[in-house]
Amino acid sequence: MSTKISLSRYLVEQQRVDGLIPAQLRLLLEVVARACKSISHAVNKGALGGVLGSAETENVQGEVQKKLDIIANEVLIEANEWGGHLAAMASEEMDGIYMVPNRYPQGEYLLLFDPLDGSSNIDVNVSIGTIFSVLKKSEGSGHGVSEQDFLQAGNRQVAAGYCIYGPQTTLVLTVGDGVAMFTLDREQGSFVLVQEHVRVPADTKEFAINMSNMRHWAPPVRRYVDECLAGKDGPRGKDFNMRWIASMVADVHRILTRGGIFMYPWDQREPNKPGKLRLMYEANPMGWLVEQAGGAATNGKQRILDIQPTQLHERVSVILGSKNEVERVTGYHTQT
Ligand code: P6P
Repeated sequence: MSTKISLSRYLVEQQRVDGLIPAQLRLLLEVVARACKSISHAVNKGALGGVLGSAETENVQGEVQKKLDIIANEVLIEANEWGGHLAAMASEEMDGIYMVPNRYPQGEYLLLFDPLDGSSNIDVNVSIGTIFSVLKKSEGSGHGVSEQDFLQAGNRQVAAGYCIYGPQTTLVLTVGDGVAMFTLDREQGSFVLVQEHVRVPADTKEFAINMSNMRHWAPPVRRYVDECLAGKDGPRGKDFNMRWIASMVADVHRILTRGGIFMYPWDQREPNKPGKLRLMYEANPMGWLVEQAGGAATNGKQRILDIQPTQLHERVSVILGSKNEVERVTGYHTQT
């Protein structure tokens, strides 16, 4: 019988064998994984758990919160605040940062998350997920912690991942040594390694974008999508397929699994808004995962992970996935 490698064993080996992750970071990731298990349990209950529907409140983004958005946020806060590995947390669902209460020991890590991405899909039973990013407090930033400590480029992340709540609950993680996937074994109650060294094919025939926004896109995105739609008789010389799940976690998971390109670009509806998705806890973690799997992630003009954030909840245009396709779309932007 092949030995099942649990997330815990994988992380211990990453710590012991590769020296990649200090004990405090290993603890952090195990706690986040346990929190994702709890969130998965709540999601799976659906109507039976009374967790569907709106919470009748709005988040900092001005979006109506679902009950599960708030539940997932609370699960992550409560799981992580007492362990001594964190200095503070930031969430899509909270205006400001959440500092670890003084009654608990302070750590050196900063945890950012979108507790339940794709929540418009909750009530219609479509895959959703938790996205997380880990930074370290800058050296010499002293004992306190402020929002400024979080404003680091994505290339400073020390860990990133997501947990997708779909037909399987699967945790996808990088600590800078490639991407590994762990599926929740509900009988054992543990995440089990199902794939490591995940690779995104450099080419693809599948693109993901919300086509209803076509008339609002900038010309480079319009050109790229038109060429895909032209198929084998067009300049690309091949037919393309399209997917849009409206759940970034699900679209990115498909891309990590079989390739593809995901785009949520700037559009002219709100010219001063760079895009819909958030840099710190959506684009940065997903961008690093995709890069660690051999793909690429840009905002149309520059590598997402090189963007220096100025605000905690700032938004960004996102083009990520199969390297050759991302480079093509980015090239169309820089040609104009
Ligand atoms: P639209 C979910 O709300 C989300 O933030 C991402 O998960 C997803 O890719 C996108 O928004 C969907 O946006 O405009 O197609 O509903």
